[in-house]
Amino acid sequence: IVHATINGMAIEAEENETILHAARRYGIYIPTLCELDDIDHTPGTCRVCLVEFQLPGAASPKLATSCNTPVVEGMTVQTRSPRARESQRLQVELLLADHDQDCATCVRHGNCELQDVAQFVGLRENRFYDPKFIEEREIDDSSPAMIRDMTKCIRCQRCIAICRDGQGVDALVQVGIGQDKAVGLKYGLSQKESTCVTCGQCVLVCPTGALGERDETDKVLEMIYDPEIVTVFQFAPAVRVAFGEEFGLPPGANVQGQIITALKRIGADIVLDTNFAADLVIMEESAELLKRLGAGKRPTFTSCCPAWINFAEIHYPQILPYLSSTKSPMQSMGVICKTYLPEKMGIDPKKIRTIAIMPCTAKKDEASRKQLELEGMAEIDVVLTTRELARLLRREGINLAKLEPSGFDNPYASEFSGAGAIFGTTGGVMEAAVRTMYYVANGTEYDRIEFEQLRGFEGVRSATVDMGGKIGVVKVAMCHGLKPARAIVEQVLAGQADFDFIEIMACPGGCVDGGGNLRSKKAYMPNALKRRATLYNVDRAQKVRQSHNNEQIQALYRDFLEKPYSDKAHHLLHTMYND
Ligand code: HC0
Ligand code: SF4
Repeated sequence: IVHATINGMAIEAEENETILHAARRYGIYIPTLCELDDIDHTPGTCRVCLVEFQLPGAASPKLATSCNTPVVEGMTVQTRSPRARESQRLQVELLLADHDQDCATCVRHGNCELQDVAQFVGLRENRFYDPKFIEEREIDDSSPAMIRDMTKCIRCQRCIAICRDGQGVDALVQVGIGQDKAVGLKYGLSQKESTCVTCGQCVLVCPTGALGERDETDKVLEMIYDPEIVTVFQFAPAVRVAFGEEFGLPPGANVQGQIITALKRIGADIVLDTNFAADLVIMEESAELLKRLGAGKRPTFTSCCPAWINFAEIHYPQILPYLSSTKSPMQSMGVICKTYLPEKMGIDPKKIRTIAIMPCTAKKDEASRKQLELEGMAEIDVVLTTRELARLLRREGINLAKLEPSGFDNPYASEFSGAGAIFGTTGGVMEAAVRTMYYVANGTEYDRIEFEQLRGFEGVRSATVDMGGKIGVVKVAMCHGLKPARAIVEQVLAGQADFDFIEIMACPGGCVDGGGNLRSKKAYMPNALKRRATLYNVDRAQKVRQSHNNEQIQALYRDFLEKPYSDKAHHLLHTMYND
């Protein structure tokens, strides 16, 4: 323990604890931009955290960056002295010298860490800006999912760190020197050609508007206002428990009903639930899995997470034969919206546009896949991230927090079981699948519904589940985050893993912390567990908790798909991957 003062307050710090860290513990704010404690990232590149300190016996105070200067016995620190303030302000002014100035048109406007810090230091002019500085910077819009705008990069390197150390993808590098320094994809490739899997975790940590999704809110507005078009919206399991935070509601609040009201207000013709399609996917995936197990094919990987699919295709094509062929719930819903639904409702499928609200950037990639077209029509026409939906509602003057909830009213594709609801968190797909697989294999319900052994939060979890009679014990694994996914894929390829079924979600936490969700300033995944807890409560509160007992699913098979894994179901709800 060492003793010091910060702004006259006596403090105690751990040996080697930085001034920034100690100050934060005592509630003293020091502006920073590059540092992100949650991912242990302290590159010291922004230099905004300058403070003045003096050591005992020293003649005069010195300036230092507080993020990498340790507290020393007897040190006096000033974070608000005139010199500290001026230095902090100068650093922010320098960061803005080669930063796009057009804040009002930036998607991050009003939610930008650079704007916050500029306000904190009281910046009122920008003496050094010269447009020449950013003329040569890259704006990469090659990916259907993401835009990388280096005119807004402040070189904090958080994205490089999360991609390399968090996700283990390591697609990003620092490029350029001096004034031209920014972030690029490795080997000078564009986002689309690169090894990036568009998981969007880098977007979640970017402090500015340098990284973001491709904004498609205008496209959706055009569809809504086209009188010829019938818009069919769906929203993902995780969206309802993460979206409220965009409008100041507590983390984990379930705003399913308010989202339905909001979508109707902006002019949605039909609102459906991706949870319904999650139930449908369970029907197909369990039938497929039982078939594969019967044929001695092990393991089978889940296939609903598009960043995981990208990862498998780009990084481990050898693993593709082990992937379930079942389409994701989002795409399955797209298919239902352009086949069964129009048949039932008497609408021309060509007039339907499907819009999916997802907590995910990679879902935009998925929707653009060639093999996910249905007789020349896209199964999903537009994907909006949760962030874009918030933007769209603000553009329409709607405050979600003030809306009364309403219910789904479509009799064909909006009911869901508790099993469908838990898809949005790591382990949920597995738990949902076990509930139904047991029933399919044995003709009776499992005597348990909740499987605690599938519910931990470690990167990789494994368990054995006794499926009774015909199948016996199955070994399952659940994995969230791509770094653990890489480890398990390598084990499987080396013949060192003994699993029947493996669930992979590319984002840590699963979709509840998907890369399309609200960005938390100065934090990474702060609310994952609260969002997850609500999903489990949704499951618990449902009368029907197994996908096969969802009556709308039963009707869909009876009236249209025949049975799980029938020829028709196979044609419509299964896909292939690019090797
Ligand atoms: Fe997910 Fe999904 S659960 S990927 O995490 O499977 O995005 O929430 O919509 O499609 O259902 C995301 C969330 C989904 C899909 C579902 C799956
Ligand atoms: Fe890396 Fe994911 Fe960002 Fe791509 S989207 S650069 S894989 S963190």
